[in-house]
Amino acid sequence: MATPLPRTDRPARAPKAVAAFVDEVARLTQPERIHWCDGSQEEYEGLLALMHERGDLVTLNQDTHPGCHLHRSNPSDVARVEHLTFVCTHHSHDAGPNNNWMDPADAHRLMRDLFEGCMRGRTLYVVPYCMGPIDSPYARCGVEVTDSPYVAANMGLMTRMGSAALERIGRDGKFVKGWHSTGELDPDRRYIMHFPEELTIMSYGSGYGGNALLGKKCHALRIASWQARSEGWMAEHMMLLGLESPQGKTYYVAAAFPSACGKTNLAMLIPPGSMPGWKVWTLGDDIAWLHPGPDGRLYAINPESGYFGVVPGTNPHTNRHAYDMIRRDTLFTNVAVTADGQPWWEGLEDGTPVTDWQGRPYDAKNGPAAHPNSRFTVSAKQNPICSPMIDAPAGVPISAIVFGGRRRELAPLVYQARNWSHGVLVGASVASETTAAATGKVGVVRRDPMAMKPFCGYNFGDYWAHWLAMAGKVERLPKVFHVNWFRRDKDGRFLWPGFGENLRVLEWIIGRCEGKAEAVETPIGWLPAPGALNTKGLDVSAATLAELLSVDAEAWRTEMAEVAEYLDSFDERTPADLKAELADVQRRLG
Ligand code: GTP
Ligand code: SPV
Ligand code: MN
Repeated sequence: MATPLPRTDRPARAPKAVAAFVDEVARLTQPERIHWCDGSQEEYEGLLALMHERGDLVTLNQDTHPGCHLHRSNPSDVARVEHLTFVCTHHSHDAGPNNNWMDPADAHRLMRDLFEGCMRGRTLYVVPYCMGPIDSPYARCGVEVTDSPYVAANMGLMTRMGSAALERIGRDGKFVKGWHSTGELDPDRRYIMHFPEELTIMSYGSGYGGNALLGKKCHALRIASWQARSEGWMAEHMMLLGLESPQGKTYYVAAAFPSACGKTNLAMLIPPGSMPGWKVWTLGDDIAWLHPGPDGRLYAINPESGYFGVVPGTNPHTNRHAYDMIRRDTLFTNVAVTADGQPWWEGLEDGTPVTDWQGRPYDAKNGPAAHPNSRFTVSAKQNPICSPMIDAPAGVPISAIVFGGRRRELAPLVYQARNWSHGVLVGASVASETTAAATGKVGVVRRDPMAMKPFCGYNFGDYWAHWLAMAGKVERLPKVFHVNWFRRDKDGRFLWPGFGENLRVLEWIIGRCEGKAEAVETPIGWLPAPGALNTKGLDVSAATLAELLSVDAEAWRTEMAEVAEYLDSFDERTPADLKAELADVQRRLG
């Protein structure tokens, strides 16, 4: 019996290749109808109304939080699933030991079985999107087909989604194909598959963030990093900010920290009262694409147009801008709710949760009220310090690249790499305590080179070689630094106040880029000289500051031996120059 064709509202001007892709998906998945997203406000509201109808969305208090809604994920689907995420290349070596690998033919077979008939009775949404300013030569497009209205609505906030993207695809002729279905939300039938050689992503069985919003980690990092390597640019897990000095000069800084380690908060930093005249402008909070520019500098764009940010910890003292930004027109995922329908999370001083993130009456015995990886989705335009440069087609020139991790010990507050290749080693050596952003144990130190462990779409050995090779493509490379906001004392308290006070570290970094700020040389790199870090109005004792800026040679010898072992695990793909940098640090450590 022939299956009836689904109803579709395909626009007359849809590019043929996109129509053919949608037909292919529809033939296999058998949706009841097909909706081509145009990205309009009416469409967004329609998606929300539909989710309400289906019981997938809770309306929050519209007096205190106009336009805000809550989505509760399936409790088994609240974070990225790294063990179910695969890079499927013809040669397993190209994916590298840093990725789970599956043969592309096997992966296609597996995924076709899962997708077969999975959209019966459902609507298939066609979500054309553009990563990057719509008229930027650096932007890249994709089409995500999904049976989740939650995904379609989130993609509308997170990307330049709809008609303009579809038109650009018509001009480009090329796009990343993203297959997505929530399936049965069964963890045993859940896979996030990447086929970089085919510019294709297939994601099944999850509706959550990085697993399902395919423009984000799947496209803008895993697939893009693969493309970037062959095309001579970089796709990185970096926030991007403009720092305006009291003299009125703006410097652009990119920072790579692992998931839930402070990118959003740094990108939205509010200067402390004791540092008048400084201003921070947010370009991006999660992903940056870096390109050699025409003037010999490295230029960055943020491919996204919204934030999918960590909610817990957000309050008027840690991040007033973020707190204000998410009081209207925000989609919350997995937060708790107060008696009068306001969203609530740990770290908020006001309010009392009555319903937890799973929709149960709140009981402390069940753990936190909001899920530790609860998130907000909001358009970047709502950020009161959103940089006017976010739509600049050519991006912004980067002065400094900052790596960081969450480490209770060892890594000092800040240090500077001696040069680019040493900086690549510093990035490759990043380690950080795991967080709730991915399923699995929290608080375990693991190596997370360039904060890209879960996101690099190819062999780390090749990736480091690509980083080193940028020295031949960019005349005036950014200076490279490492920071750690998360050192703790023996009672577990943070040694550094963090948040707005991190501006002191940024000021030193900019000073170094200008050749002004004083530094002392140590075996691991340059640290602020005594007095070089601005401590005016800072409530940190001299002893604590000394501890934050100390280098324990014995502990670093152990660390570097571990790094050596780690680099060796990538076999002959690890560049010899990187090992030489490491040997140099080891020699300096004695
Ligand atoms: P992803 O979106 O997962 O990539 O994370 P992110 O790097 O953007 O992390 P985010 O800024 O959302 O911070 C995650 C957590 O770290 C939040 O709970 C913050 O409150 C906390 N945090 C951020 N900056 C600081 C800091 O300077 N000091 C301390 N102690 N905590 C911080
Ligand atoms: C991260 O985990 O680094 C995130 C959230 O930014 S997700 O979109 O789920 O990847
Ligand atoms: Mn991230």
